Amino acid sequence: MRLSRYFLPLLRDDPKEAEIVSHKLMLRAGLIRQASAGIYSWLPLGFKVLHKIEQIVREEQDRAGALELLMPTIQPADLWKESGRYEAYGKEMLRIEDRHEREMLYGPTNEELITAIFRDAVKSYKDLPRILYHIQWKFRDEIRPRFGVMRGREFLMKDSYSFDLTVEDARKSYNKMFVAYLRTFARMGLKSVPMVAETGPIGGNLSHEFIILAETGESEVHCHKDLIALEPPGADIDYDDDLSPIVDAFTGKYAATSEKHEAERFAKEVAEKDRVTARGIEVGHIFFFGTKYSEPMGARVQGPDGELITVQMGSYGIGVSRLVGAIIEASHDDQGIIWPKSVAPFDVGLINVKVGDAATDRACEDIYAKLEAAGLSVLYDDRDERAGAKFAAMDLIGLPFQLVVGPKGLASGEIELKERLTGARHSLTFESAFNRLLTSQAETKRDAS
Ligand code: 5CA
Repeated sequence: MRLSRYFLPLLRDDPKEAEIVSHKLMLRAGLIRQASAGIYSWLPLGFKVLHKIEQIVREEQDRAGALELLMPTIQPADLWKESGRYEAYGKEMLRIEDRHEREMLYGPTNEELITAIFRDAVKSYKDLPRILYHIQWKFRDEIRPRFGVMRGREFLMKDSYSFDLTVEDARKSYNKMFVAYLRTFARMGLKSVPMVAETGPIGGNLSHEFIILAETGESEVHCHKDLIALEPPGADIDYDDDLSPIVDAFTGKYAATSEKHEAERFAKEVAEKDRVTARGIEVGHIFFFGTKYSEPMGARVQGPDGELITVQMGSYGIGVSRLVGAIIEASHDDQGIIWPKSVAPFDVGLINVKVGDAATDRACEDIYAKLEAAGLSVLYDDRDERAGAKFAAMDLIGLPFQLVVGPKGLASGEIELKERLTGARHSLTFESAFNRLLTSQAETKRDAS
């Protein structure tokens, strides 16, 4: 992509309305624009990142055996009356009346709709277990939308729903999602810590939040420091195996959000030197709630002996749009964003420091074509701008690598490769720079498979 033809409205100064670094950087780097409080448009660069995150979430759900579908954003109120949540959900639900005066709502979550789909389609225990998911916009009329996409009113969520015959089987589904979440966040360069959590309006009594430690996190969390050091399972994980040893390892030591924190237990179970009290961002939340929806909504299947059995359910959410902010909170410096390679909007930024110089223009065009032909995505800064402004813009938008091409280097057959994360600069021939980029691309692909 040539920057001269792209849509990348950068802001020089920190916008006044933004309190935390990710919100500031998302506005400054031209990722989002606010449409109204807690509701955002995704500009081309931000939309690319959102897609990449969504795709990692999707791949790990599919790997765990979950099946993707798509439910609508607008739901009929009647279903929510069946479960009893229509009144209970209160003002956070956006209620709409259609032209026939039918009560509708913009879905804040989908337990009712998926239970209705399941109930109407599945009649036998032979069709269990199933995990169904979708990635769809939600609306919650939060009292205080803030921190940009971190606490929005409209936000993109991945929500999965499991259906099982027994509590024991439901626990297996829960464990599958638990492990898939560890892998999902790790692939985005994030260290997530599962913590015992409150269940709120979703319900049930078994629940974990997946927390990213960050100073600007909304919740206070407490855990044993060993949990932070644990490595998530590799891509060769077999989801049909018994996953409880992995889940036990990640839940075997104290970890709780502030709502579930027990100070006395924490003090007793965790030596002082091992105690971590920090702030965290909730990027995922999983629930087992048994028959909370299946019972009132009549989601039953015929068991092996012909008897009707009410299915056991769980639900599993990931804040896809929140993750864009969370990743920036975890990975930035004074100059701007530092995207982990797996979610970066482009692999490489190519900077022409002297547009109009025939040899430099020619070299850049040649490099641009070769990189793209090798499958690398390139943002080519071909604008007639000061070099300093180009470097600052490239640092701000945070692509993992920058290739700097100017007349001086070219005279000695070299270009500069800068790594955004470390700031390291290497003067290299084009061939060596090209090989380094290809090696890095191969590493990112390997992590994904
Ligand atoms: N139905 C369940 C799980 S599918 C559910 O709705 N869970 S939730 O309420 O915990 O939301 C799931 C995830 O969505 C959260 O972990 C969080 O990452 C994200 N999320 C929740 N509210 C917001 C919000 N206002 N803005 C951005 N992301 C949010």
